Amino acid sequence: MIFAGRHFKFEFPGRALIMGIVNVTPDSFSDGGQFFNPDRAIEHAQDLFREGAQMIDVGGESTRPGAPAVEEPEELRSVLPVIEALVKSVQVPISVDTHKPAVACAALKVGASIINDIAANRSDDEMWRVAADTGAGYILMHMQGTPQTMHLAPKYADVVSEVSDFFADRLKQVQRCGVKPEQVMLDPGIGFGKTVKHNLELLAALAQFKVHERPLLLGVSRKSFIGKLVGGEVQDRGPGSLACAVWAVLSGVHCIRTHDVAPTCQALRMIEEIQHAG
Ligand code: 9MG
Repeated sequence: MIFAGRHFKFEFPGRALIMGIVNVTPDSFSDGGQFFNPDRAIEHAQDLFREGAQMIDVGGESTRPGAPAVEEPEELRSVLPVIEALVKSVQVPISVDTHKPAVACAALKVGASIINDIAANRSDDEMWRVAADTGAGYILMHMQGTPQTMHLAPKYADVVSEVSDFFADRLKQVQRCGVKPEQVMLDPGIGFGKTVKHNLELLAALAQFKVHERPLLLGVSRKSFIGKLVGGEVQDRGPGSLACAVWAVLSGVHCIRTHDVAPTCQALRMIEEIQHAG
């Protein structure tokens, strides 16, 4: 299986990938907005690259539950200078975390390679046409609702089968728009319109999503369900995040999206060593 798009190609089976997170937002829940300054964001991304990230995800709109939406011009002003600088200074694909087709388009024009679309529950085709026309990688994430509403009353009869049906349906829709299967990575969207119980059920069932024959990405880094389960403020959720990452890779996940690249790299390399010895 491959995940490939403009400027990049990853083959599986192979090493699990690590996507480092760079939030260029004033109010990110997980890093307190400390990388809102573009120069700091660029330096931080370069650190994540040196620590072993194989992709860098740059976002200009907080996805914290209830976070206010960011207008397009502001999002463009935040992310474009950072992406432009990173394309020249790190040798890994840059992904743009946006649900706005115009922002994705502009980011791809300055050299981004992947669209991280948390709003693949969208009802129009425009983002998929951007992915088809540019050949960009496309991360297709499940979310119930929007970041402004998703925490209010998440409801599923069976979260695992609903997310799986969503993947099947969206894979058909994106291909109808001209996106090739190899461009797509699937993501169950932990924390996006899910209760703690829904998140745990999805984590327990990750291996079931292999049926879609696409690589899987998981983002759990510092998320609130970890704090709710084992206690701890955002800055104390590293060990819980790492446990989920290890569980995910052992369940067949191909890419971990994380703030903490160095510890995640070390944990995943240890799994590989143990697997090779067995
Ligand atoms: C932007 N963002 C925040 N959490 C995320 C997750 O779990 N997956 C993806 N793809 N993006 C996320």
